[in-house]
Amino acid sequence: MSFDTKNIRNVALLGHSGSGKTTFAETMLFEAKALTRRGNVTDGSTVSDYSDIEKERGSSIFSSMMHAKWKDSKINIIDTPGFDDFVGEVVSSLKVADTAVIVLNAKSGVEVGTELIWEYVENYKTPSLFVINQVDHEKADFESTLEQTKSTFGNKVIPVQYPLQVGDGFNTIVDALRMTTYVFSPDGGRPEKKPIPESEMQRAQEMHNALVEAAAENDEELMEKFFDAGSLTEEELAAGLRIAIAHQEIYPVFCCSALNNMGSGRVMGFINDICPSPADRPEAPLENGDTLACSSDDDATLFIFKTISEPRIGNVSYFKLYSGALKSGDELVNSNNRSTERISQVYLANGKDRTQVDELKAGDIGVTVKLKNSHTNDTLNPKGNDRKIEPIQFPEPRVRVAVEPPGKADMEKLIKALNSIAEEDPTLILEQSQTLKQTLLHGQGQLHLDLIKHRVEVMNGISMEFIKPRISYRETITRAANTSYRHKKQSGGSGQFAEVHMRIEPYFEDMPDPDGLTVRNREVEDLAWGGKLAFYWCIVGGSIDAKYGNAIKKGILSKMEEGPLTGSPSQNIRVCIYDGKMHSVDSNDMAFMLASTQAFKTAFKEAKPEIMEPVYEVEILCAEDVMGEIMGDLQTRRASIMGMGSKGHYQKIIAKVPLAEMYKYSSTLRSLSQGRAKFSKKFAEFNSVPHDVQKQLIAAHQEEEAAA
Ligand SMILES: Nc1nc2c(ncn2[C@@H]2O[C@H](COP(=O)(O)OP(=O)(O)OP(=O)(O)O)[C@@H](O)[C@H]2O)c(=O)[nH]1
Ligand SMILES: [Mg+2]
Repeated sequence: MSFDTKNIRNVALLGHSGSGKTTFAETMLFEAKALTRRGNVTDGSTVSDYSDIEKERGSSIFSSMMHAKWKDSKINIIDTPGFDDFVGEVVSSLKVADTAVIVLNAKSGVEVGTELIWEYVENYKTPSLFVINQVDHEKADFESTLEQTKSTFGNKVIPVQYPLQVGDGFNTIVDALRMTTYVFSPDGGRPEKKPIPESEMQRAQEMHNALVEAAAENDEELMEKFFDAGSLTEEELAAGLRIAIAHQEIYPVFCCSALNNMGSGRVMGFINDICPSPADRPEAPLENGDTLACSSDDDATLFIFKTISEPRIGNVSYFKLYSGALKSGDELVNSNNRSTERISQVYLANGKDRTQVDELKAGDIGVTVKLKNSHTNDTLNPKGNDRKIEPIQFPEPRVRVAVEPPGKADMEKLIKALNSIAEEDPTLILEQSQTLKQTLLHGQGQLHLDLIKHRVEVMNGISMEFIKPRISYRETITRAANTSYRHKKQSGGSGQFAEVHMRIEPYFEDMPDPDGLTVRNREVEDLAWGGKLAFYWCIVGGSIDAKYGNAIKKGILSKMEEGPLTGSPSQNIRVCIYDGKMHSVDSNDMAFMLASTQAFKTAFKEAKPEIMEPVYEVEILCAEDVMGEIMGDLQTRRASIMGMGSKGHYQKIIAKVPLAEMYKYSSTLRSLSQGRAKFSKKFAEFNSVPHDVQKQLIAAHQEEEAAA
């Protein structure tokens, strides 16, 4: 059977690692009778953590799709990993979710992972609710977790429930929306409904009033009724809350013990009654700036948000149907590459299990297999329609490493294996760098890269080594220099002759014309490796024919590509060709090219050359008590601190750090902070390296040259 759009709820479970998302997903499935036996993460028996590596580690690495029927709704549940290295899975899940369920751990409060996830939630403007889990834990502190949630995420955070007693004896939830008490038996499950005890009435009533006010706030009619009658009926309250949730005007807070199976049913009830269906969300943005409404009466538009490859099956594509209806056997065209794809079977997923369905309606999430030429971020439509859903922006890589197989002969096999993993995992970037002469992997963290190594070794049987990646340095000059070079060769009858005089200077935008020279032609070229070459033709009196200009420029570019100091590309230089000599028979392009290369090389060395290194802007979010350690460590990395501030309960440090000092930073930060810090980095600029580092680099290059 298929579900109508209005009955579909797409929910992503998000939260810091270990908060209990996977356990919560399991209790949702169990409560909805999609499971007869409840598994647990400790022995690797949950529906969600089904891969061998997740079972082994006892935590999630991949997002996984599940679904459960609750009252009128089909709730599609996407469980995401909390570990920061796998944030790509969070981003792709949020892209298709219409509600974010943020799971908090009552014994740790708002954690650094929660703060970071919030940035993505805000980005997608996803309606959200919080679930304070683990209230049964002996160290649980519901009140302080609630306070932290309010102070971090603002006054839109409004509790719906609270536990009567936390810790071992937890079995009762006071629900201020229904004004009921839920009392659970020791096995959890369906609670008994009881009146709110007299002693709790005042707190419950205050909470209820806050909810009513929040519900009425966005609807004038409701507000009037609320003022006139002093309260709202259950339907009015629900209607107001639906609007408030959909517009991110409130973030309700629930409590539960996922482990003891207490509380998930009420959260599903709320999702069914109040949370938005895909059609209640703003229209989906398309790549061309248009938007698409979620309607089953339209053409089918299917967007792939996740692709995995399974042995014997091949590609398994997880998609959201943004509009239209989809039947098994439908033929669609991939708008990104024009391939025609037949959707031979449509499935719903529950972890690794798939059940076949005949049809899906707009807004639903499904799975199909064996698409030939379609990947994550591709959109498929019926022939003649070429909508493209705005693609998922995956986060920038944070760590990089160079890879090598033990035997050079295996390189091709290794690259093939890595390419196929990178196809599945958009947060992994494989780069074969010509300048560095290394194969590099860019990923999200050390664990991310270690797992890729594990996959390559176990699944492809190729062993692979991580080595320290080289740094892509640049060379430039800091003052002007004039040189000339005469290239002259006599071999038999014909000879070669060219003489070039040049001035080289550091280039900057809008620099004035050179003193004492007459500029005939200006060319400013963007270099493939970044930066510019300004090439000025300043020949007067025809000492060199202008037809040799290109050969002269080529000669300079060939030297710039492999700079004279360390063989790194050079940039931001102005070269003025102001004099020279030519010979009517012996001069040619080759001779001028050789002369200009030599002249440039000599001039470069006289122009006080400098090595520049890539510098990254690093943003660190950390718990206050580990900040001192982190700052101390940054100082050993030649970092300059650009700014500091607080973000919620966490401290934020922004620093510029040379890439050469960032090797293995993700592991260092994790151990310095015991996992209570996260970082992101993006390229900022090239900066000159300190004098001693320059000396070392030149010496190392000379040694390499001598050994070659
Ligand atoms: N006491 C108690 N422990 C819980 C509860 N929920 C989960 N746990 C335990 O907390 C640990 C982590 O639970 P998971 O469900 O794997 O947490 P997660 O949020 O999925 O973690 P990641 O997949 O790493 O992001 C496990 O040992 C669970 O048994 C709960 O309600 N109470
Ligand atoms: Mg998990």
